[in-house]
This record gives sequence, structure tokens and C-alpha cells, in this order.
Amino acid sequence: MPNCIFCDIIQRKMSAKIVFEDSYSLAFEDINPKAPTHILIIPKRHIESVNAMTEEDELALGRLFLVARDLAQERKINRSGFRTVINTGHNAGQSVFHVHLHLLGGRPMAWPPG
Ligand code: DGP
Repeated sequence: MPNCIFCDIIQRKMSAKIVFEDSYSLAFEDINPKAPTHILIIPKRHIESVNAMTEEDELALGRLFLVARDLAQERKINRSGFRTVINTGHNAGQSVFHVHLHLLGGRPMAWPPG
């Protein structure tokens, strides 16, 4: 998708600290981390947001959580706990319109979010 920074990262037109890749997904460090671990996990197919999901995306989006599980284990935050977040639309603060799962951990987190 033109003008999508996350598609540019997938295509290596833009640099990022990539930590995992498979045929469905890519994971990389967030540029502006909000916790000691802050990784973004994205589907390789361009999907704007949860609002734009279709049944076809079921497998690719389910995969994001398996990648989060594995990265949480790798970073040793699986026992202490971690947060997985997908922001959708303006009120949730979505700023990049290519679905991404935030994996946050390494510190205690408050609830409800601000
Ligand atoms: P959201 O607000 O849920 O749409 O989160 C977008 C996240 O993307 C935000 O935490 C910052 C991150 N981000 C934006 N641009 C870039 C970039 O060019 N590289 C990386 N690594 N992260 C980015």
C-alpha cells in the first residue's frame, strides 16, 4: 500500500529493528517505546484497522498473538505479565493505519488506560 510506513518497513524501504518475521507477520521495536519491551507485530497484508478486517484475515491476525506469546517468552516477560493492545480509530489513538498489535511489558501497568 503506498504511503503506509509499515508496508515500507515490510518491504525494507524504511529501516526498523526487526525482531521476527514469517510469511504472515513482521515484528519490530516501536520507535517510541512506552515500556522496556515495546514491540509492534503486524500482518504483512495491509489491513487498515480492526474495522477493515474480513474473515480472510482470521489466520493472519490470529498469528499476531502467537508471535506475541513467543516474543514474551523470549524477553522473559511471560511470567511477570505483559499487555497486548490494538488501537482502532481516533478515540483509541490509532496513528498508523496498518493493523498492529502492541506488545508491552517489563514494568507494572495501570488499568484502565488513559
Ligand atoms: P498507534 O498509536 O496504536 O497507531 O501506534 C503506532 C505506533 O507506531 C507508535 O507507538 C509509534 C510507532 N511508530 C510510528 N512510526 C514508526 C516508525 O517509523 N518505526 C517504528 N519502529 N515505529 C513507528
